[in-house]
Amino acid sequence: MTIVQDLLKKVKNKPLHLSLLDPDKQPPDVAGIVAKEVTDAGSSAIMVGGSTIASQTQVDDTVKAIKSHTSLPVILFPSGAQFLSKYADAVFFMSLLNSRNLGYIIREHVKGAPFVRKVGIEPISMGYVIVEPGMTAGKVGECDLVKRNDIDTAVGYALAAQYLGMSFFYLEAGSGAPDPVPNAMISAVKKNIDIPLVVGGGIRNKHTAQEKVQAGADIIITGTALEKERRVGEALREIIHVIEA
Ligand code: 1GP
Repeated sequence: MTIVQDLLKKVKNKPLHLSLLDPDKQPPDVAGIVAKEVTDAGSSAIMVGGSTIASQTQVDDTVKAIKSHTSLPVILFPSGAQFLSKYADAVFFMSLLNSRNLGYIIREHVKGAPFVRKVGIEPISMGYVIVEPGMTAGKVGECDLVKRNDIDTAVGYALAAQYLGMSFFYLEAGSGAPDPVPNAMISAVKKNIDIPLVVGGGIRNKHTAQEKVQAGADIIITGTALEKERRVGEALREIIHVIEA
């Protein structure tokens, strides 16, 4: 079974949690230790990526350290073709649909696709849209941010992603966002699409995670919670418990 088949099967039964580790936020050995903690806490996969990565080596070293501490799938979440790693299992082959920069929509994909084929990492198609406040990802991604009350536009992007054949649709408020994607937007998008809805950005505790799942999120991504918490495992276990409950 491929990683996408496995994720799609699991998400039919219950909402899932994915952990995001940014290679720029900690050295590889620390990423390895965190990977073990998130595995024990019950996360379903580990994503590796960020908007401020310096080199492919930085990604390679982080992925290798993570792989040596977990058997969970490691899925790249790249901001460009130069940040792919042959050591990962898969890559979210995602188009930043509300970017003004064609690079993030398709051109980086054209550059990276031959590498993905050559090294045999699994591409997982995902439509990616950033909602206000957007934070660094919104700025670096040169996005026309979806306004927090513009539900129709969010639904339009989600349907477009589904009609383009993407496997997942990701609505994100930006890493460290003071306010995550609004519940009303999540509910409306969820009602309109059949592909799994991924939500992330600013989800730091179990109460917010529960709210987002109740609104309709199929997959919750957390990143900052992993960087800020001293007791990562304990904090995540609580979050994952309410997501899967
Ligand atoms: C990943 O932005 C999310 O796309 C992660 O957000 O760091 O706020 O959890 P946090």
